[in-house]
Amino acid sequence: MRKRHRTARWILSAVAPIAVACGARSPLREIDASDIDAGDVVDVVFFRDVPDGADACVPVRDNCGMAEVCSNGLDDNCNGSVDENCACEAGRVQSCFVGPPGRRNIGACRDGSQVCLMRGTWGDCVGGIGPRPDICNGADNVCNGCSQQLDCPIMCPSPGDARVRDGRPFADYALRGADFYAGPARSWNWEVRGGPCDSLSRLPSFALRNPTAQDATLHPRLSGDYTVTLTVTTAGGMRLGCSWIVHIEGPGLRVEMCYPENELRDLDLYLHRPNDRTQWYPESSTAMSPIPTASCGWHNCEAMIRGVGMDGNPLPRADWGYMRSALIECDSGPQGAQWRALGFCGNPRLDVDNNLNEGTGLPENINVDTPRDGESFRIMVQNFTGDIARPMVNIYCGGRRIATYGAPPDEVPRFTGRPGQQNVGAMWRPADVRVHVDVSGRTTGCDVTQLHPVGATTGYDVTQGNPRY
Ligand SMILES: [Ca+2]
Ligand SMILES: [Ca+2]
Ligand SMILES: [Ca+2]
Ligand SMILES: [Ca+2]
Repeated sequence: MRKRHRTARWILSAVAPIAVACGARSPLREIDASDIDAGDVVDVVFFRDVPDGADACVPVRDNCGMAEVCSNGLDDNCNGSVDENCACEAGRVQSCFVGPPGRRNIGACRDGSQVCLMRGTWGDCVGGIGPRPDICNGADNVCNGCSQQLDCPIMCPSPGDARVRDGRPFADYALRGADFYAGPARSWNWEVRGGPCDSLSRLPSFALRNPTAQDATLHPRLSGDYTVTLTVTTAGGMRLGCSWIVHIEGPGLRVEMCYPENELRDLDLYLHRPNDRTQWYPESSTAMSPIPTASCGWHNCEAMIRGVGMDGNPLPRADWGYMRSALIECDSGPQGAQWRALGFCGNPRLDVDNNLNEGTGLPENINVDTPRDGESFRIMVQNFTGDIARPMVNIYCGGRRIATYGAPPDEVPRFTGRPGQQNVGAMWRPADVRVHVDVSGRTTGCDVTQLHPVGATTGYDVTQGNPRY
């Protein structure tokens, strides 16, 4: 159970926008006699205009206004900040766009996300793609509807492009250089920037294989948006590049927990059985024994059941009345081989306890693939090691991040207590999540309620040695 210390040091660097020189706009095609409809002069004039296209296209309106409008994820007054000075509920996450409102979702532009800070106003909008100076790369970088050019040396994708389909957690995602650049190349380089846990942890949550080959493979472990940057040096020495966002989406409710001390401390994530307020641990319990039964966690929710009951037998697997999930939901995860041996994926399940070898440095992640409409789940983080740590919890609902708690600058304070062998120690209850599920079984949204200390309306609900719900 002791941690293996890894020496590899991967530090994620911010992805710098790549400026790429390129040729001028496509030249007007030579007109030969066969193009000219001699009987119709208007036709000829029209034809001459088509290859250029610039003056045939009407750019979208920016729609910049005088005042910021709240709660729309837009920079209405075009001052570079989204929903600034607007009140919000701490921890909530919203989609946001840094650019003129009229250019949202036009061309290469795509939303990022912003978290509501504990002080009750929105943090920076990060992770999206805003308008940039135009370069010849097959994409409308200006996001005005008119700057796309199609005869460029590299053909970058825009949102919705079939070359940048959505992916699933743990499923290998192929990055194929030839999809974007067809000519001979001197070198290839792929970079990926992940979600909030990757900003916090020293080790990335995802794996990127063959990052300097024409074809690389992304192995995402979490839901969310991954920014992929391809840089190719052509045979002639020209540097070309593209950046785009790959959306990774798992079904149902997903809760992930990570912390910067991930390789040195053991924190454990729990999800409480829905619609049930049994306390997390029996009275006079430690975090080891008697084992909690009202929750999904390391003890009863992984492929291998490690929790042992008072009678010395392994605990039953967490069973909340859902169908087991198909193997595709977990078979390329950290415990894929063990799930394959079982022939199913647990539902609910914990992908891996980061205290195990296959989990060192990874976030912990509890998945409920098929919750029922109206069910309410409480989340809890227990500090098993007891030494101070700064956990962050992200909540994904139907593949979209809807809440984040504990992110800098709003770290959970004083999250320290007695070790788990002695006591239930430090426990943090971030939030309750109520899910909305449609008739087809798809999770369409969630209501999140942050939990505060008893009697308080702000702050984190952290206790020491108190097993209460
Ligand atoms: Ca603004
Ligand atoms: Ca706004
Ligand atoms: Ca362009
Ligand atoms: Ca753990």
